[in-house]
Amino acid sequence: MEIVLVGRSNVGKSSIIRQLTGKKVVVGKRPGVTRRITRYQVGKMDIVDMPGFGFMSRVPRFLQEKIKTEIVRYLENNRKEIVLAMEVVDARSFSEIAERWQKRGQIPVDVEMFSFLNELNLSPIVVINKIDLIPNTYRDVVLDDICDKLGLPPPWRQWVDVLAPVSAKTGEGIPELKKIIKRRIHALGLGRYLGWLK
Ligand SMILES: Nc1nc2c(ncn2[C@@H]2O[C@H](COP(=O)(O)OP(=O)(O)OP(=O)(O)O)[C@@H](O)[C@H]2O)c(=O)[nH]1
Ligand SMILES: [Mg+2]
Repeated sequence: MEIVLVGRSNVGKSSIIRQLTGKKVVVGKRPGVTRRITRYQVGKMDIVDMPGFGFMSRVPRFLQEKIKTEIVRYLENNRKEIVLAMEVVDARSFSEIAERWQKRGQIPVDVEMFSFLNELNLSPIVVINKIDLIPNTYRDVVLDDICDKLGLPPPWRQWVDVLAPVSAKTGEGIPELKKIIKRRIHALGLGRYLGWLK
């Protein structure tokens, strides 16, 4: 039984696992810190930290593609074990990166991953991290835009069980994210495996 986290490099996947579990997870300033699929055991559940897809410092392009393929393959092959998926995005850079891809006529990789997880019937929680970097007055605008780009009609606030703005740095939004995780796992009848999530 496992919970998986996916997302671009440097969005804060490892930092979120650290916040949720209290485990010493390696995080870093440069994109491409987590290079391998890493498991953290919490009771009978595993939390699976994935390398980020997209740009990574000092990693050649063909290897970046290989990592993305590996992630997709992992999700397909382990679908039965996965009880919950979280896709982590960066609140500050999501829209700008998505627009750059759209201008080139491409589907942004984050949006593609969101569709892929939905195709696998994983209904991912989208964790919108680094919200501390967005001034309060802009947050609704930024979150509505992310929502829209993911193909979910705004306002973002109606997607209570899907979108979770958080800061793994300040801890803001983490209690709400924990609540969503608990509701999802309870809904699957697996509440007894939640002892680790205080
Ligand atoms: N301001 C801010 N910085 C954050 C937040 N979460 C993580 N960071 C920083 O972002 C950087 C990347 O964090 P990681 O947790 O290593 O990101 P990752 O997604 O695991 O990255 P890869 O393993 O490279 O894919 C680190 O410098 C973190 O300290 C946040 O909520 N706010
Ligand atoms: Mg990492």
